[in-house]
Amino acid sequence: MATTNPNTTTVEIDRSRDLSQPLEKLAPEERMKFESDYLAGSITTDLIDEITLAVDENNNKLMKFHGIYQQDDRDIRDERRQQKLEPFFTFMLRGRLPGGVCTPEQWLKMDELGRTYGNEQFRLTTRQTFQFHYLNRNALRQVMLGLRDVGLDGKAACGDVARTVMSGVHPGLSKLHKQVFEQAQRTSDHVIHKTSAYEEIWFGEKPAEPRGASEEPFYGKQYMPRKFKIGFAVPPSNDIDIYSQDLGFVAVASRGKLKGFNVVIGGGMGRADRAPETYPRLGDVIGYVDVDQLEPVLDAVMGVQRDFGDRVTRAHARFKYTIDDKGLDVIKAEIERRLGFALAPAKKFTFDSNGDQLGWTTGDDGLEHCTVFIESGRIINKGDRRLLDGLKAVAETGTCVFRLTPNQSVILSDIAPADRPQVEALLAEHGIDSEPKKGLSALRLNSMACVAMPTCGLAMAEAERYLPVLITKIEGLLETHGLMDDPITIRMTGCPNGCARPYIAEIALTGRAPGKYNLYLGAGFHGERLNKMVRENVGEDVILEVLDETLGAYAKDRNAGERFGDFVVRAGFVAEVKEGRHFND
Ligand code: SRM
Ligand code: SF4
Repeated sequence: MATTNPNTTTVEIDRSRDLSQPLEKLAPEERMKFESDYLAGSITTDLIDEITLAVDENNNKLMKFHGIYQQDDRDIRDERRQQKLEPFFTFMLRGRLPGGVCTPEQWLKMDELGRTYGNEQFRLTTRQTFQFHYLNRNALRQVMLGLRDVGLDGKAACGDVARTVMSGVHPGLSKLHKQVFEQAQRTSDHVIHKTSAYEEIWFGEKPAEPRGASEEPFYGKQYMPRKFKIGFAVPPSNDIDIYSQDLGFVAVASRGKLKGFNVVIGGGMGRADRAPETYPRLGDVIGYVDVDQLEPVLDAVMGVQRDFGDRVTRAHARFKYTIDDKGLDVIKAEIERRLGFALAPAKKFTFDSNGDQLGWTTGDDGLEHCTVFIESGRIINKGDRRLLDGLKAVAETGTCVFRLTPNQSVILSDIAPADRPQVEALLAEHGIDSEPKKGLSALRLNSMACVAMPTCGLAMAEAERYLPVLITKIEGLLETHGLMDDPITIRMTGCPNGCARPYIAEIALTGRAPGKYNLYLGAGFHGERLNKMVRENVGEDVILEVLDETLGAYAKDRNAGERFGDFVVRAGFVAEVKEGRHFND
């Protein structure tokens, strides 16, 4: 198809893999979506089947669009197999929470649902939302109804659509943050899928009229080729890891007032060990737009991926591959053609970290904010640290907004100075530190692990349950080398899919098999450069050996202010580094 951009160049786009292909030539998921009656499938009837704990395969895939994943408890999978029992199926339900903002009332509902149906816990995710694990099939409707009571849902938390929209949470920049959050909220409302199937399945509502083409004016019957991720960053914090988003917006402000955004496209983390054609990619900054151009930009960028993304090979269906296949210039020109104007040159911006600013801060509006470190995001009562009870008690006071961070922690925000002592006392009473606890390394405070075992069906090794243990051992090395207070980012995932965004951590471990990981080093401290694999498929002893050597050298030979990731590259611990931001393995 020849396309003419009124403001830039003429481009040719090859549509060989696009929607004009007959269904039988596309990935099976394309037919499934097409025939699903806008995501309804037969989920309603499937949910009343009493013979099995599971749902049928197609419905299992369709339920993702409603926020639900079927899982089984991997800790007891073998035991049940030996007993000739089907796996112990349960469900994970992920909510949609644009920008991670949650009222005390909503937090209390999550607490109640997690206690009642989710094994007395729930989990904060790397995209600033929440998940319930261990739900049984009969609980799903109850949880959906509970969420609806407080204005929440599971729409688009998963599936081939635009996912939960992220928005940076920088407590010191409250006013600007609020303006950016409003745009994230607006974006979420704009890109959400519109099908009435959700209300019909979960609340028994009858669709006003038979579902037809007007149901999904943007997505159509086949939705996106794959998931599509959008985020807003507020410099100097890159907490949302803008370069990992399919579409990112970097806020540009003047005197505290939001003016517009630099637009970043084509980030993504997922890769597979046995598929060299899959790789993590950092997004590219393609230009600047004013705030009032946000919605046209969303439509244009998402429209390009909707129309030109690969619908044949799902492993190759993310926007990053569309961009690399067609060329960044071609994609940019096509976006501009759809917009009808050229993007302005990008404005300058700088980031200084992708972590959370922990402890108490006072915002530019005088309100107080307390960022509580939650290791791996699990909200649970464990020993003396009773996170579930403590945060519930704080929510009951109604004195703060809960802001979930992209590092799986929570900010108790917008607290009037007079209310701060009460919040502090409640946290202390439940064993929760409102300032980072003495003795915890800055590395631990910059750590992140994905869920992995026992619920994630794709996990090949532990992550959430193992990283804290490994960090305790690494802290021994940090003590020896005098690096306990040096912030270094470390991330672990149970497989290469990259759910904790490992490929932009200074130290990263991705699971290969029980107890075995690929070890990566050398990413930029604020997520601006990918890391590189330095050891493949190794166990704890090798990991500690390599870290001992590199951390020891860092302590001795670093330049003033030099970050660990930059040092290992300069000192040659990361071999064959290519120029530029795009190296991995
Ligand atoms: Fe993820 C699949 C958990 C953020 C890349 N991810 C999964 C599933 C649903 C496994 C599955 O498909 O059966 C995991 C459920 C585990 C469980 O038991 O809960 C899962 N992903 C998570 C969460 C909960 C990790 C966490 O510890 O917080 C995060 C939920 C975010 C959210 O609220 O929406 C999570 N996943 C991410 C991120 C990070 C991000 O988005 O900022 C990535 C990398 C960025 C990206 O998409 O490129 C990510 N998840 C994946 C992939 C690889 C996608 C790819 O392009 O190849 C998969 C596998 C897939 O989709 O086929 C996956
Ligand atoms: Fe599961 Fe892999 Fe994602 Fe971890 S990175 S949650 S193991 S899919």
